Amino acid sequence: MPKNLFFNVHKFQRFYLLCLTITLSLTGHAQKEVEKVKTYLKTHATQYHLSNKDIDEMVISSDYVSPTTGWYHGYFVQKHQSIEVYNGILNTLIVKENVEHVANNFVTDIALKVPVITIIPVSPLNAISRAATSLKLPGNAANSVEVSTNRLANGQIEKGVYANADLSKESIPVKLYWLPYDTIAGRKKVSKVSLVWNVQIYTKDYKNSWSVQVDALTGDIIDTKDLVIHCHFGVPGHTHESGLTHKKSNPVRENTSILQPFAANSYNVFDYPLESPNHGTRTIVANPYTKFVSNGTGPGATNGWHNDSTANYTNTRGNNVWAKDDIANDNETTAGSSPSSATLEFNYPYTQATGTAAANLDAAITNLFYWNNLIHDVLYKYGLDEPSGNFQKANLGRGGGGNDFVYADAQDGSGTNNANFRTPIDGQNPRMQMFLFGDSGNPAYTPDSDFDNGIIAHEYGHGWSNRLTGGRNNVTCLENAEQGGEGWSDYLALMLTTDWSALSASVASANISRVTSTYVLGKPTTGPGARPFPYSYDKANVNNEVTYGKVASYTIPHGIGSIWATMLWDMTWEIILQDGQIVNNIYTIPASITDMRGNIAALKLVNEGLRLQPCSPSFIDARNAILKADSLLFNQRYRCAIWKAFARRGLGFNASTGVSSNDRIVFEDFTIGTDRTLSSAKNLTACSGNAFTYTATTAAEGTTTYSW
Ligand SMILES: [Ca+2]
Ligand SMILES: [Ca+2]
Ligand SMILES: [Ca+2]
Ligand SMILES: [Ca+2]
Ligand SMILES: [Zn+2]
Ligand SMILES: [Zn+2]
Repeated sequence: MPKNLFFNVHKFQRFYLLCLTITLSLTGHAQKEVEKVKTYLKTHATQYHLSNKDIDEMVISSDYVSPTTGWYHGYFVQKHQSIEVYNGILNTLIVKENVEHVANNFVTDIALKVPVITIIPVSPLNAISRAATSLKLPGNAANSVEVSTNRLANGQIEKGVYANADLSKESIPVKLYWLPYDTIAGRKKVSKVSLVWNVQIYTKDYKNSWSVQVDALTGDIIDTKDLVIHCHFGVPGHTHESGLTHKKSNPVRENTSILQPFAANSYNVFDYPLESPNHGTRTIVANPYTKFVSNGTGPGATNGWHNDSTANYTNTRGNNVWAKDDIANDNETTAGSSPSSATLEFNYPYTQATGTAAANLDAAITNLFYWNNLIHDVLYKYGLDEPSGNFQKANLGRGGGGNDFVYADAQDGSGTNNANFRTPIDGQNPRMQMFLFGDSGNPAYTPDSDFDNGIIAHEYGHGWSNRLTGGRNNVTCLENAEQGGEGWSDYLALMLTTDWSALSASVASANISRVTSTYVLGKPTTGPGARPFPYSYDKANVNNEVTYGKVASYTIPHGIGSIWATMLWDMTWEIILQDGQIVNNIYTIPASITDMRGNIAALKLVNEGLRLQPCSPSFIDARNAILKADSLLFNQRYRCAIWKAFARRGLGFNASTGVSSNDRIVFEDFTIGTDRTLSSAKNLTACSGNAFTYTATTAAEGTTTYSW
């Protein structure tokens, strides 16, 4: 028998999702489901390293019934002495009344690891001062004032909101947590759990949204993170970030005099699936929301793109996004410009040439508005919907937190040669800041990332991965060293800027190299681009060294993310090759999930994997979540394809992250998973001494008959 042969004895057994059997009130939690989870965990407490006390004290962070699958997702947060554990999330899934999945990173035996707290020497105001001093923020940290507080039963402040105009134009939330972390004592790594004040300061220049962990007993700073995810679109290995010292490609000049006649509700944009001005010219798209959401009436069509249930806008504002310029770098303090048209005809001049950023501004904002809406609508179909924590002003009674459309800042004045995204919890607005790029050797050349659809999708992708992982009320689950945050963003950009209709389900198509961000870098489409290697299935010739083991040496987080995106891209092609099928438009979704195929099935698996993976996932955890999604969505239809893709990049059956997903120690392995045991869909009764034949159908390798 050949090694690594997979049997798919269930090949003809179709898996149909039952109708939604779980009801959940739109605001409250599903008490019945919570009790079911707790009962299940108590009977499996040893398996998940939980104590009954852990289970009794944990509380819901968020939960919902996912509209596309009918699955119930419950995200619990660990509590001890009534104080939450930072990123202590237990993630559960109920499908058809059964607890199908638990992903847990609770601190085990927490009572043995922390003291009993009676008094907390450091006050929230002290903590703000400590954080501001450590960040070297200008202004007087002592001017902070209390706005509101929540107290524990014993009177201790658990969380509060503070204000200090010297430090921030926004409020400063401070909250008490148990923080698990690793530290070095002598030459040994030691795991600790400390009581901390988490202090969040959004700086006045909007460049950083600091999250500082201040030891509540000593005032020491334990950790500092930035909730503004600063991306990276420079050429790797170059001495400066922009990489624009090389001769740029010949710009394509667009002749504005030959524009097509315009109709109401139209946008002149670099349309799907163009990645950037390097890849084609603008076209006029009429009524796009009917294009991405069939008939304009599907649930993704949130009142068209210019209505938020309260107002009809005639500018680049609506339920999903408010796109405007923020050249002044003050967010909404002074209103940036949003192009406006009473008949919604967004047609503005654009030339790709030196020194055109200002003249292109309205066209840039139009493109940014268009793509934010497009990404919203496409991801909605895959399951980034209201209950899951998507970005909308009005949720139209469908659950989740509203009032959180995306602020999309075009030509943002807070930086150059980059773009960034800040994702707060559900119900609070995220912000996408798009920068101009530049070249010190050619100061007039200022490509505008508002025209780079790959970068827009990448930024939106941070919102997608952060909201879905660990539930919509936790957005700090992708802070660990070994995590694919940048990778999910690159993957989404690839999926949305690939012209699938031009490709076939062939190795030749899979092997095509994709180099990203070439427009802003002033490079030809062949690169070099913003990542160490092009994305391509052609491992031998293009990106052979991109394997799991490179977590040890690639940059955090962009280089590491590119490894993860490479794996997802390979997986997408393995699935396409298995199905022999590509769906021409990524937004053409069949009514039944089981009918999803090829590229569509791959993106659905990745989307559901995000929900199922634990907080602070290693690559192993993220892969396992995709395998789980395949079991539940497709009855393991793509198990071989998934294993093949990950195994060829070193994330095989025996790969391991070692003791922690928050270090750079990983162990790669290239073995295809063999965890699928041979089993029969039927019982066979055979008389002893009589020969019988057993036929097993393999998933990908054809049919073979074995007799014994
Ligand atoms: Ca801004
Ligand atoms: Ca929301
Ligand atoms: Ca989340
Ligand atoms: Ca590790
Ligand atoms: Zn990024
Ligand atoms: Zn970087």
